[in-house]
Amino acid sequence: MARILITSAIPYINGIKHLGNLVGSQLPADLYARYCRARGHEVMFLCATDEHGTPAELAAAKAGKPVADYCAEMHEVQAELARGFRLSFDHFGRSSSPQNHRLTQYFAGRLAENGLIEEVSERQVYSNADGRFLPDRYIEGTCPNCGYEKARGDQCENCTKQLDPTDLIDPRSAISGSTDLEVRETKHLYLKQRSLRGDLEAWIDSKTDWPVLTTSIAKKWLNDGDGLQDRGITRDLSWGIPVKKGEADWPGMEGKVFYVWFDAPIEYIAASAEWAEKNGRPEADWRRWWRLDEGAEDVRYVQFMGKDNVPFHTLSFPATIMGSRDPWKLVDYIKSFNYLNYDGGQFSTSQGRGVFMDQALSILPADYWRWWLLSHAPESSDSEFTWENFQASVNKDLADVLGNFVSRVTKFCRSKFGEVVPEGGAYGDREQELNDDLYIRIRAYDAHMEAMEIRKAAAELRAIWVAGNEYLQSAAPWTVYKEDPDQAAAIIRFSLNLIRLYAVLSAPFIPDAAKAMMDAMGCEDDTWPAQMTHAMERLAPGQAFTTPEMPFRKISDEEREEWQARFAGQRG
Ligand code: B3M
Ligand code: ZN
Repeated sequence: MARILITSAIPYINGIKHLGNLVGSQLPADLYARYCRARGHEVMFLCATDEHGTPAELAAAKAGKPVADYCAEMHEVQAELARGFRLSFDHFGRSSSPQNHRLTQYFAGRLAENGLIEEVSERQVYSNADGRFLPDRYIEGTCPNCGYEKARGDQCENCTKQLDPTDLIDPRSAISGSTDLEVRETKHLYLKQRSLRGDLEAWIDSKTDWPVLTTSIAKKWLNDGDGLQDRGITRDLSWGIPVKKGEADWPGMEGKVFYVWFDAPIEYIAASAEWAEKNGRPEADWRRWWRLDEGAEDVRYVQFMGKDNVPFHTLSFPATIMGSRDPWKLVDYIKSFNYLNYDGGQFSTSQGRGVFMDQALSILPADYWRWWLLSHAPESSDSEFTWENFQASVNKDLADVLGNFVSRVTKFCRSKFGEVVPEGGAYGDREQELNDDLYIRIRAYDAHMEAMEIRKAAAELRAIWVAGNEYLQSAAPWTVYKEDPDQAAAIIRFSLNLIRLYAVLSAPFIPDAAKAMMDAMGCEDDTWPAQMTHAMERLAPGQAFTTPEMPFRKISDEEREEWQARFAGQRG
């Protein structure tokens, strides 16, 4: 048994996330957390809303609400959707929490004590039309690196380069479109990342087991061009964490806040402090996950995120941790994802193109989405959601293969033997053969899950379901029953045990259906299968079961067409 700390990138507060966001961090993190728990590990799974920055301010203004109220409401909306998708966070925190205020100010203080903060008087873009300094991402222009014309001042979406707004060619305000911009003098804090370059490089080089997607992005920004830049970590905004040096005021920085990307990853730590407070636990109970000097030496820390977040997690956040010169835990493994596209284009929050989390749950239960998204996770390359593919996967994998197996077995048993596990007959060669096959497949499934190879794990799980169907087809209890009811009883007993086995193995992917299958089998023993012979005797003759409602229905062509039209854009 190990201790596993799992964090998902924390979603921005300003609006409901689409399925592309979901599959890029929260959902695979949940899959892994559920798997680790099922294997008996001690898991701490954390997520939160990312509440600071201009997007939050502007969204609140648009909604006509004070920003704190807006964030509190949207946090509840996102928390409810997370529950709807069965995301099993141990805590879903808020980056605006008092815990994060304290920790963020603490880290800034430590960095300053260690000589890693520089105060820089700088010239920043002020928009006369908007009457405010424009934060980086609200300045648009042409990327100096790749020429993309809609690059934002913080990062180019096209080539992922982290930018400063003054790098942009032909800048304009993304709020008003105004080009009436001027540069004004203002003072900011910079984190001297460059002096941590050697430490960062050695650390990244030591991570030989990381996915190529993660290390290639990290190394690109470590080595490309002028290499790692010092980063501004404060902003001229009113909403955010006030700039302080630990608990002390920071002269000259009055009225300024920390940059959202400085405090957001610190919320991973703060979320565990929020968890402790909420559950009435002492500080030591969260610190044992994070402090190497307070019990975290044996913790394995895994982060999940989309590829655009990788630079912040491989360079900026580790620079904060290392620069503190405190024994905080650094991440052990970063699982990153490419993008999920939508029906021939991109998901677009601004155009309402694609399916958003609330809409998805309004048309089908969580398991349908979880299965499709995870089995098509954009791991080695971008992947694409199409309604045809979604319909085909659901109808085939979930309805025809898994759902049909469960329903044929239970219905046949009910009609011939009643709703109890039938006795009589004995398992023979056919069962032994399937056991041998399943044993190998389950070990492969385990290996993929442990390696977080999500598509491969899904494919193996599907193969495990298919093997049961093929067994049932060739064992043909409905034919055997006419000559030898005892032998048919053994086949059905074996098949009912398969349903229980499938419930256990499938739970990380499709938790609701798995629970329904488990409940129907009247079984509480969800031990992960080690030896097949044992696993296939958990349901003993005479044990009652109920015939479950078919957990999955098929998607019709009419539905598919209607949804395709409904989600094409212009979300109301
Ligand atoms: N909120 C960006 C995103 O949701 C950002 C992640 C923060 S992780 C500390 O993609
Ligand atoms: Zn670019």
